[in-house]
Amino acid sequence: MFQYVRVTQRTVSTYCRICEPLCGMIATVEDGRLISLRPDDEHPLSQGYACPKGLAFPEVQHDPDRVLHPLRRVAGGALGEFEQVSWDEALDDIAVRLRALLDTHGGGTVGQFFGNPVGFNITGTLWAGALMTALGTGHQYSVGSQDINSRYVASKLLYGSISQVPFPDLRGTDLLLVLGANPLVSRASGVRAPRVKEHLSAIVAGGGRVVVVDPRRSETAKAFEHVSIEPDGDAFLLASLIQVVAEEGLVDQEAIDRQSVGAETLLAAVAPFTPEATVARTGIDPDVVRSLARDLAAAPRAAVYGRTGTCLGEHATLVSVLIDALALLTGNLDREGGVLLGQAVVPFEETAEKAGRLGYDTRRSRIGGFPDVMDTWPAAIMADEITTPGEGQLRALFVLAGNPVLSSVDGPGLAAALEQLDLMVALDLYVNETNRHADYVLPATTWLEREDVPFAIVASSPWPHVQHTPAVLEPAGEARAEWEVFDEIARRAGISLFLPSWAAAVTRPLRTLARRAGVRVTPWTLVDLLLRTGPHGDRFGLRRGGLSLKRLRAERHGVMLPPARGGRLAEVVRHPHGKVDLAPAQLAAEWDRLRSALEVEADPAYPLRMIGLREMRSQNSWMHNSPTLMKGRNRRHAARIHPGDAAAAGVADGDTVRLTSAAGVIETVALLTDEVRRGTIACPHGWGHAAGWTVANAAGGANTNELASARVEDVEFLAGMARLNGIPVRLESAVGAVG
Ligand SMILES: Nc1nc2c(c(=O)[nH]1)N[C@H]1C(S)=C(S)[C@@H](COP(=O)(O)OP(=O)(O)OC[C@H]3O[C@@H](n4cnc5c(=O)[nH]c(N)nc54)[C@H](O)[C@@H]3O)O[C@H]1N2
Ligand SMILES: Nc1nc2c(c(=O)[nH]1)N[C@H]1C(S)=C(S)[C@@H](COP(=O)(O)OP(=O)(O)OC[C@H]3O[C@@H](n4cnc5c(=O)[nH]c(N)nc54)[C@H](O)[C@@H]3O)O[C@H]1N2
Ligand code: SF4
Ligand SMILES: [Mo]
Repeated sequence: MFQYVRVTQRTVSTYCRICEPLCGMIATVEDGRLISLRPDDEHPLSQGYACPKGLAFPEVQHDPDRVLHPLRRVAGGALGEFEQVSWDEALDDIAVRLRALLDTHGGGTVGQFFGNPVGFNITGTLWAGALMTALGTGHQYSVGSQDINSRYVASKLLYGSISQVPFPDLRGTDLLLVLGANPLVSRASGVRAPRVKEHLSAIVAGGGRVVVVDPRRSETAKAFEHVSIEPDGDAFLLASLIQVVAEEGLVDQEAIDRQSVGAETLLAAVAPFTPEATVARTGIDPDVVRSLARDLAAAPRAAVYGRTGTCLGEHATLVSVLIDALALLTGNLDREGGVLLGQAVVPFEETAEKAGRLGYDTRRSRIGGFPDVMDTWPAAIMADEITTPGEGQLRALFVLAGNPVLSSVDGPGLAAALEQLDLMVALDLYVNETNRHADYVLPATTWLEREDVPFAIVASSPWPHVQHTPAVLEPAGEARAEWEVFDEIARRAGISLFLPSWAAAVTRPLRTLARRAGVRVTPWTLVDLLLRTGPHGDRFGLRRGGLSLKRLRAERHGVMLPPARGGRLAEVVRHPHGKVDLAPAQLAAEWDRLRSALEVEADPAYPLRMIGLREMRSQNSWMHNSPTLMKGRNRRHAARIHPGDAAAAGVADGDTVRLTSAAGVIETVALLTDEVRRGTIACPHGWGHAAGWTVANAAGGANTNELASARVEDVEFLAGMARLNGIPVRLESAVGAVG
């Protein structure tokens, strides 16, 4: 018997929110179910590009391991044992326990950790922040201290503007110096350019050069020019480049006078760092350093760009400062073809900063005395903040889209600490290695189930583009948008969201109106307001063609904004003197540390250095459950080891090896390759799964960050950066080893 069923099929134009390019996607939905996801040919930036992760996302969407109902940890049960409960049960219990904590210990004992996907989720970001602000807590931690906070702090010191992420002008430059980034695989971070490979190739086709500084001959280094460097050698290299430019009189004095203060102090600081003095730390022939410095100074237009490879080392903030300083001293800052300064479209970070929130060093942490970076303290100290008794001890933690047990330092230490919390609540798509320690794992919506507009990332692009997307799908199971969950928890716990917040000033008129009209204020109220009053906004009708949520909702493939341009420095700099500060006081101690590091000998117990790498078919710790991405015989976790180092340790290709650092031990598989320089081992992070995933658990591998230290003295001070690159390690064969 045939039955005729009316099938309703529709296509929705949306954008991918797995990583920063935000590639345009077309979703085909049939009877409410996602049938396919394909690249959007008409998207002005990605123009039909999408990477394997984006294309595999339907496997996350439909993953049988996905959390689709609120889960409560079984009392007295084994680790990772959860039972399904109703939303009401979960929210009521969380609210009651939260209220009790607030009444006995105060809001300052509640905290949150937010992970990388939060950066693509404006409503979740705003409401999680609103809850923490309402609690008045200092205990906010984020993935930023494993990623980009050093860049932010550098911008605070240089420009007085913490949310600024300067970016290279990929439209054309004569020399692009890339340090510690592999955009051909990562698709570029800190600069939005979905078709980055074509842009880099176009630089070369136009007669320019792309020089990649990396301890590994990465995919990008292979495609362009490679300068091999010792892990964590970047501060020394940059100091030497500046030293040469200064010594040879190649600085752009006009630019220095016009744009900066403190150049003399900076040039005095770099004076001891001649290429000969730094060669032991950079491993780069002084002649190569000299000619690179001369080429940078001579190039009509040059840009300097660094990303995670330069943010996760011992001198992270100083490195980011020197990247911009080198651009400025050679006359390449804030000009087309050089390094450009961004302009936010939904300027909530800037607005908050102007209102005195999201600043720097407004309070210090109990453990280690670290300054806050945009209200967050280093994730590396989270475990100690939980386990150290006393006033302000961290007792309850919300984890929003994060997996710090795999992504941050000393995962085992953090996992043990999480067990001591009075309350832990996670909002995620999966039971991961972190939230399996939670009391509740609440089902979050995927990006396909969420209305969105991008925020911070939009600013850092030569081609600013902003796109609204509706929710493509109804939430699967009982999944709920994060902001609604925070809203509910606050309501049930009797917490008033917004009152003491920076947003209060911005939204006051609206809230008054809303109250009178009986309308609920949602994150979208705030987004619309920021858009409309922002630099491209419609100013409520005063500027024709300006942006509003209504206008964005009507544009299927988003809106192209005027191309990025130079000459924005005066708008960006917030120092009273109005110029870039090349010698902020906070750096004096960093220069001392760098000078003494020139003399430091490697510890013979840990003669090699481990760095990270990213693979095309992984996304940090959370896409190893996709069967398509994990396909292939060689798709496993492996340590890239130079054949010379392998031979010295008696290791053959494919052997199981043991890597030991002062902080921990891991075992993984050896992959012999001369891609890595001698003395360097490169190993991807985010593996070693043991949680609610079927495919990922079976894939084996190790959590490389077990080798990374959580000791306060090993955390970079100014931005609280975890030291995840350049970790001193020892290599041994584990073939035939017992245990
Ligand atoms: N050694 C080493 N360590 C590193 C790095 C490195 O280069 N080397 N890189 C660091 C960097 S740059 C980063 S960004 C971090 C990542 O660090 P984290 O953000 O802590 O970890 P992720 O692996 O990205 O995990 C994200 C979690 O969010 C969940 N998730 C995905 N989408 C959503 C959503 O829409 N809503 C909710 N609620 N949850 C969602 C996923 O299931 C996953 O559990 O790792 C850092 N760690
Ligand atoms: N496929 C894929 N794409 C991703 C991600 C992913 O996990 N997978 N993650 C996304 C995220 S969260 C981010 S933040 C971006 C990151 O974007 P990128 O920063 O471009 O990330 P990586 O590909 O890890 O590139 C870092 C490079 O730094 C090198 N490196 C390591 N240590 C040092 C050092 O001490 N000095 C120098 N000079 N180089 C060093 C590594 O060898 C590596 O080639 O990628 C995003 N895109
Ligand atoms: S590069 Fe891939 S994962 Fe990143 S936004 Fe584009 S399609 Fe998505
Ligand atoms: Mo990241």
